[in-house]
Amino acid sequence: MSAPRTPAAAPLPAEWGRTPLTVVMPTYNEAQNLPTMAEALMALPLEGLRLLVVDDNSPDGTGTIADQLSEKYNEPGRTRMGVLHRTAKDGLGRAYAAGMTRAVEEGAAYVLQMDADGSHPTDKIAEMLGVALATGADLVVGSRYVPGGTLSDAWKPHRKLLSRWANAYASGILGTRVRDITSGFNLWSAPALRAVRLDTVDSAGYSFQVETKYRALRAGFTVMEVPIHFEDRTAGVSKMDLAVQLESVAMPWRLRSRALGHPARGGRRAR
Ligand SMILES: Nc1nc2c(ncn2[C@@H]2O[C@H](COP(=O)(O)OP(=O)(O)O)[C@@H](O)[C@H]2O)c(=O)[nH]1
Ligand SMILES: [Mg+2]
Repeated sequence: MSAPRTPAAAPLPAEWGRTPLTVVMPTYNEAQNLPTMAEALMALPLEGLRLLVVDDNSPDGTGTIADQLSEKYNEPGRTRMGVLHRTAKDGLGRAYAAGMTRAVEEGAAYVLQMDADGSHPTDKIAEMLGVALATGADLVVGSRYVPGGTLSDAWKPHRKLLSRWANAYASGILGTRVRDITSGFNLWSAPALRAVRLDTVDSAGYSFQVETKYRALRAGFTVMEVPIHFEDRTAGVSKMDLAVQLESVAMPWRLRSRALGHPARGGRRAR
C-alpha cells in the first residue's frame, strides 16, 4: 500500500483572493534577486496582491530595475507594483515603517513583510492570508520555529544556534510566547498596523521585527504562527552589520523597561 500523499494546498476562495494585500519589500543592492521575486509574486493566484518595493537608492541600480518591473506588470487601471524611492540607506526598520505606512494609506487591508533575497517562500502567502481571514488573527508570522518550520541546510550549526538563541533572548526578556519573534516574514491587518503606530517605532534596523510584534501583543492583538522553510540567499550579500546587531541586543531591554514604566534613557522619544 502506498503512503498517503500530502494534499496540495487548497486554493483560497476567490473572494479571499481579491483581498487588497500589499507585499512590502525593502531592497538594498538586490538587483540580482528582485526580478525573480517580482515574477514569483505576480504569478500567485491572488488577484488583490500588490508589490511595493522600498529602495534606499541602491548603488547597484535596484531602484531603476524596480521601476522597469513596475512598467512591465502594471496595466491601465490596475496597479500591481509600486516603488518607494528613498534617498540613502537608512536601515531595514525605517524602510519598513515608511513602506507599510504607505501601503495602509493606499488602502491595503493586509500588509505582508518580505525580504527580497529569496529567503521567504512566496508559496506560503496564500496560506498566511487564509489563516488571517479564517481565524481573525491580526498578525500571522511565517515561523521557522514552530513544528514543521525548517532552516536552510546551507546554514552551519553555529548560525542555526545563533538564530535560535537570538529568538530565545528576545522572547525571554519580553516574556512572549511567539516562537519566531525575529521573523521578517509577517502578515499584518491594517487595524493592527495602525495601532502599532509605525511613526513612533524606535528600531532603525532588524529589531523592528521584535519591536512591532511586541507592540501588537501588548495592544491585545491575536498572533498566529505558520511553519515556513527559510532558504539561504543565493545571490547578493547580507546587510546585517555590527550596529544592527548591537541594536538588536539592546532593544528587548529598552522595550521591557519602557513597558514597565521606566523609560530607558537614551530613547529617541518619550512615550
Ligand atoms: N531599503 C532598505 N532595505 C534594506 C536595508 N537593509 C537591509 N535591507 C533589505 O532587507 C532585506 C533583509 O536583509 P538581508 O541583508 O537579507 O538580511 P539577513 O537575511 O538578515 O542577512 C533584504 O531585502 C535587504 O535588501 C536598508 O537599510 N534599507
Ligand atoms: Mg536575507
